[in-house]
Amino acid sequence: MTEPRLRTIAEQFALDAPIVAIERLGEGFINDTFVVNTLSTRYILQRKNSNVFEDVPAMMDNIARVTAHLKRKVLTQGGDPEREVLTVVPTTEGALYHIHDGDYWAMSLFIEGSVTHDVADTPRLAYMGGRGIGRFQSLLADFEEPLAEVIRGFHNIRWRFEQWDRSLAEDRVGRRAALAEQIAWIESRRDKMLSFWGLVERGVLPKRVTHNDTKLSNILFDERDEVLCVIDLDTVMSSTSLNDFGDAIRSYANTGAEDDRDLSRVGLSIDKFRCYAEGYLSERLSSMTAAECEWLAFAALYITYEQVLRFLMDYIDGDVYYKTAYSEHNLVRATAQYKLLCSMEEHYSTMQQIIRDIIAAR
Ligand code: GN1
Ligand code: MG
Repeated sequence: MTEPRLRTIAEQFALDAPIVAIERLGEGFINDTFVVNTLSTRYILQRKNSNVFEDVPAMMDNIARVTAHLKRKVLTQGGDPEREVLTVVPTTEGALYHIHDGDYWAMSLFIEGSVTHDVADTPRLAYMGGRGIGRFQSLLADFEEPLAEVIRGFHNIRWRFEQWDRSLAEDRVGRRAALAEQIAWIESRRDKMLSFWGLVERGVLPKRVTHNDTKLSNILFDERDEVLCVIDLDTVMSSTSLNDFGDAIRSYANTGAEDDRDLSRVGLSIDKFRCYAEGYLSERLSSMTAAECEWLAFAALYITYEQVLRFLMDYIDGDVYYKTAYSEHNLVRATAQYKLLCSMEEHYSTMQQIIRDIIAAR
């Protein structure tokens, strides 16, 4: 994408001054993200991946309604809605997105003075992250649903298995034969994961407004490591809120990288698990049901398992969903996440005990 074209796109939005520069930002797996600088303000410009998001207007409508609700709540609590909540910048015509050559673009304000992290270097950061997501969920507890389901069955493992079975049957790029061992990782846990999702289907675990993509890099912190703002609201939908906890543990409490080739580095940090859980429960416990408390630790295994499945499935499909940096990248990701899953399984009874202890101490 050339700079003049980006400029033309950015100019469709209600900017406060002429554009000075545009730079690419970050390494999201899905969207393309740019920073647009005007003389006085920085903006985030994103090309939404229409391969992943089939209904961008519905997604943007979700985001607009959720951020409006959050801003009202933050304001009543004496906070700063411009810094603590994502601000969607409309087009000059008042639309939430702009279509250019069939691509959907959206803009938001860049939050100055914010910091992102790729790894949780300290237990304190994990604690703060837990508190931030707990607060995010609490602020949305009285949001008036419905929200559009922007990605069908996003964390619904029953639907993921339908996709998985189809991928294996089609074997589009002929990778299946060499993956017997990896396929067995998935199959051996199929029933266990389905029975967890059954709790959501039967309403034993309630549905709430959830972020659905709570990895560490989707949170903006301030200089004191307090959570400033939860970003990447593309997947805000109705689901079990346990998945937001689980997905965060998958990233905060991994001692290695999500795509680590050195598996000796990958595993669950019990310390960071405990800290994240303490932060999360400090904000959420009072509104959680007994079933939610009981299944909280399992959600980390569930989401990590789902991530193994999704990376592996994308590898089998020929790398059509996630952006990859090299040809085996999705397989490397799946393998590293599988190592993390095994580590969580080993520590599962300790994880459960930690949750019980935190609850008992409150
Ligand atoms: C994607 O959008 P991003 O890069 O924050 C993905 C998540 C995965 C994550 C794995 C819409 O997140 O579900 O957990 O990569 N988002 C979508 O790192 O599929
Ligand atoms: Mg995302």
